Amino acid sequence: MVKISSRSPGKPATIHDQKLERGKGGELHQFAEGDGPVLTTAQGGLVSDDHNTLKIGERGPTLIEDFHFREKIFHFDHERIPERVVHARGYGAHGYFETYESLAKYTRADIFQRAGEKTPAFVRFSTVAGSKGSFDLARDVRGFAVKLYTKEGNWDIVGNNIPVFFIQDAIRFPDIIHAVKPEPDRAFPQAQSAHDNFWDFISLTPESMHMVMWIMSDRAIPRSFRFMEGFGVHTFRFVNAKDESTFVKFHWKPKLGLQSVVWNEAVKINGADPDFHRRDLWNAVQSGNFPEWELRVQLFDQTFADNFEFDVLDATKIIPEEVLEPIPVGRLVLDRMPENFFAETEQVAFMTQNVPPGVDFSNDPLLQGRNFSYLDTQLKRLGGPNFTHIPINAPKCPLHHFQQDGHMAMRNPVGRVNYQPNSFGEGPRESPQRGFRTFADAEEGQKVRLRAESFADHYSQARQFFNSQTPPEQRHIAMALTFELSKVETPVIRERMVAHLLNIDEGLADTVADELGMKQLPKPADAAAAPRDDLDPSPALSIIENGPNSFAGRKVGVLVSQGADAVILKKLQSAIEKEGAAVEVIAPKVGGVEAADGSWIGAKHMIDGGPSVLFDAVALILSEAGAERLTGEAAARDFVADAFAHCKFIAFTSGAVPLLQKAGVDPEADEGLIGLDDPKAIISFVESCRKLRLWSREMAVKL
Ligand code: HDE
Repeated sequence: MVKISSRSPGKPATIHDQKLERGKGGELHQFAEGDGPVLTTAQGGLVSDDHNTLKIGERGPTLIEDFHFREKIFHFDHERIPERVVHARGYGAHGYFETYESLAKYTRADIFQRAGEKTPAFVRFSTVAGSKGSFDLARDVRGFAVKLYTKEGNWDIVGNNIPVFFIQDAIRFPDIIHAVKPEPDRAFPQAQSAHDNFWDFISLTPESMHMVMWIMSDRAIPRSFRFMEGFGVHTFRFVNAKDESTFVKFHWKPKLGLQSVVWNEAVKINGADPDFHRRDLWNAVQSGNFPEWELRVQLFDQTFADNFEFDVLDATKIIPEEVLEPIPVGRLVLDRMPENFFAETEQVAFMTQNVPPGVDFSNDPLLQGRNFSYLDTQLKRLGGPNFTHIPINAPKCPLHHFQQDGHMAMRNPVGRVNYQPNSFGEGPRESPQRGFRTFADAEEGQKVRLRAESFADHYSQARQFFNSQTPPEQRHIAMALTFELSKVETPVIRERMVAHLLNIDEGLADTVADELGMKQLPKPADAAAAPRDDLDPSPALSIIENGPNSFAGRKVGVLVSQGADAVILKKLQSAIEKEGAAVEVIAPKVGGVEAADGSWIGAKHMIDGGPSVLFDAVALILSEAGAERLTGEAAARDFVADAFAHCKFIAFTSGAVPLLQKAGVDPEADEGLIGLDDPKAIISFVESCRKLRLWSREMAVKL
């Protein structure tokens, strides 16, 4: 006799109000009760048992006849789609773009015709080198891809948080990416540029030197997606109704200002919270603190392009903001998280060639190559030509075309006519007036594989970038280069890199060579065009110079102990929240502590789970006995020592002094340590936090 059901008689098969019951063999079953929906197969068949495969006897072989089991496993086996070849790890959010004023003078794009026009948007931020499951704080470029669902079709600005790129011609892209990804024999390192192959390629590719300065700077370790800029990188065109073209470069400026972490902090964040950037965006949007960027455009004509000192088609160059001011044209607000990560963030398909009428391309050879790649890659990743039927990729404007069929076709033509011209008077027709008209630029020349002479200067803007940084930022670049090259095992690669640095800044080259323990400096690298030293520094290139002067959107970690002063905590909390920042309490146990006045202070983290690297500033509200107890805990000492080493502002009650001392921090070391016993000090702590970091301390600390 074969008995196949394990459900107790009389239990309705619903998935609501589930409770656990032990089966005959001691295994746990979830039984559903109530009037909720009945579990079904993908074909809609009602399921009676989702916990036991169909077997011959309780201990017998499983039957192929079990179609429910086979369907469930089949679907599971096929849940993954290929991750992106680059930018695999990303996180997205929905929002809108709001146009400030009409830009009809420059472009006929509908999105820019009316002040106050709101256009739905989806944005995906990403790292480039790591796999989908890699950590957020890799030293890397961040993707900043914006999809604008305009009334004239989707416009994708597929940009980065760095305005230049490694290479000048798209044909080199597979090489730079192969070089940075894990080495093919050993399959490591993951999400790191600190290895031989990457620096080998770079050291043999002088055109990447400007980009190298950016990725070795703190731009490559942003504190949050919310605190970074975005750039379209290439020169594009606006084209107006009279078919006149204006060149344009796109810049996204974060409303909360720029902010990055330091490398030692980044390494520790990756361990403490590999999802640091995801969590930050999720929390900000879910709590109603909607991140915002202003879109600014650098507009210029052919005469400007002809007279500018570098080629505007060369993606390894910028036009400094001081030379050509970016004009604000609208704002981007992210106000809704996806309901399903896979459906939206994983399946979103950005394509540089998605432009509305009124936006057009320049001849930048990198952009031209990208215009091929982004369509091609979707076919592999999303599995067929109908990826525009997926809701996240579907335009939100009327669609009329004769494309049909293919895998997973969701939108199918109805009626007899699926071609044009046709004599039935059915279906859409093209419109020379409203349709996309390519700007009729005059082109002529021989077919050649040549790099323009105007692309030859690889060092001058690298030098300009370095010269535009504040001393702590310059120090960070030197330390980053030292760290990365210290991981390179082949000495000649290190030497080649220092030879390039000599063309950028001798002091930088000296420091790096010295920190690497190189016995002597190599000769400067041969330069295709002599590096210039007459470019003015551009303050817009420094993160520190463009700080927010506000602590809004940031987070303070408050360490409390048994017997802590609940009144000070309350006052501190309200001052920080008034500033638009958040507070998270860390305690020896996550359950919280009893305050001196007998009240209970709840906690968000235990000390190990809430290290100070997760916060922008910290406060220690400790009783003396509590602090004494914490001196014996490595995590508590690290909490303080790291906050100090990372130049954070630290507020403390006098009870906390033993812990500070045990962590090697002199409570009077500098103005970044603020005693809280005087209640007025709370205000000065919050005001200090607006500076984000006390960089002068860094010169005294070996990170
Ligand atoms: Fe990409 N890039 N890229 N890229 N890129 C991709 O497209 C490519 C480049 C950028 O969040 C791929 O859908 C080539 C520059 C972002 O989904 C692929 C070249 C810039 C994203 C591709 C470049 C970018 C991508 C992989 C050299 C900054 C992520 C998956 C010519 C302006 C978009 C995909 C997202 C993704 C190709 C260089 C930005 C393979 C051939 C320069 C933000 O098509």
